[in-house]
Amino acid sequence: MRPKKALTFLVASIMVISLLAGCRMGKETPQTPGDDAQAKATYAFVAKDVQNPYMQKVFEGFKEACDEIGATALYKGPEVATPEKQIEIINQLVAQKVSGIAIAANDADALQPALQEAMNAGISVISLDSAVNKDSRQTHIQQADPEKIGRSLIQAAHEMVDGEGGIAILSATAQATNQNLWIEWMKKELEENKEKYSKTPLVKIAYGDDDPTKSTSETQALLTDPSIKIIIAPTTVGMLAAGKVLQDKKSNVKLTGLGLPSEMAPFIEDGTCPWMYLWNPVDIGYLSGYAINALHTDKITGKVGDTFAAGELGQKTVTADPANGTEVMLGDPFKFDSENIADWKDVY
Ligand code: RAM
Repeated sequence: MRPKKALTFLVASIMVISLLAGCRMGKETPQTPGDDAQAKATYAFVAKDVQNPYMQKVFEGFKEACDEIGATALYKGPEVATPEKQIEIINQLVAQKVSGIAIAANDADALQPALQEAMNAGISVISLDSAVNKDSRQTHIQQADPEKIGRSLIQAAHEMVDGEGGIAILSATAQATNQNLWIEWMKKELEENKEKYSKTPLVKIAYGDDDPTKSTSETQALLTDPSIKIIIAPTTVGMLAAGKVLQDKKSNVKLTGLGLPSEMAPFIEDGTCPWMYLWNPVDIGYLSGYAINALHTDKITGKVGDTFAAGELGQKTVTADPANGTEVMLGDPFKFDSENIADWKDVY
């Protein structure tokens, strides 16, 4: 954790933090500026959309890593989460001859020609958060095990409705690789334990496109179906919008998903969301900054077994991505509930 935060949360958070696999503990000495002649490297983070507060947190960590490395960090991305706009941005970055592109993708395949052109031009390319296919990247930075995320969310929903009540999912965009992978694991959890989930069917999947207005109207539409007793929102934007609708309507429908503690604290405190999960988005950006630098400086190529120093996160290893290609894993998802939310709501 960065010093200013460590000061504020040192006592309250130290035990919790130590439970978080992959969380920065300040044991490693970051690279000093100027190492490996990196003064002139420029690394761009391309967000799903620049408005999303989660993406802004990711960039915070990305920039922090770039500052430590001595590289320039650029924050890019469309105003709305579409692949078309991301392609335009990638083309601009290639023309600009940046040293590396780290992208949270709005589509797994649509960016391939643009990203391949970037790699052919000698630009290092990784995806993070939401992956592109293996031919469009050198490796992927994975926040947490997708299987664990998907299964945990269904198990939580089942518990929150005492084993009885329809489940709705409020997702991001229909093409989002990360949300779609988590939803696949949610469906697997339901299918593989038919008896346990016989009274908690998946009734509907809605798409709020990580747009607050659309997420709000999609939540309102879900509430017109009385069989729905719980909403799972595997997106921070969806979580906040759904939380506000449920709170406004004083609804008994419960909410869980992946939310930012800073945004969701009021809903955890009043019981609208009994608990939720997330990882540290700042750490995801920070790890990505070090990964793109390791690729650009030829310390790694992105193949299984490659290792690199990731500043305060220590040594990281490239492993096989069960979905495709290779990945670098940050750690385990973390559970936020009424017991610990006060310790985290000012952190991220
Ligand atoms: C939203 C985005 C992002 C996802 C988080 C949990 O901010 O969809 O891609 O990782 O939620």
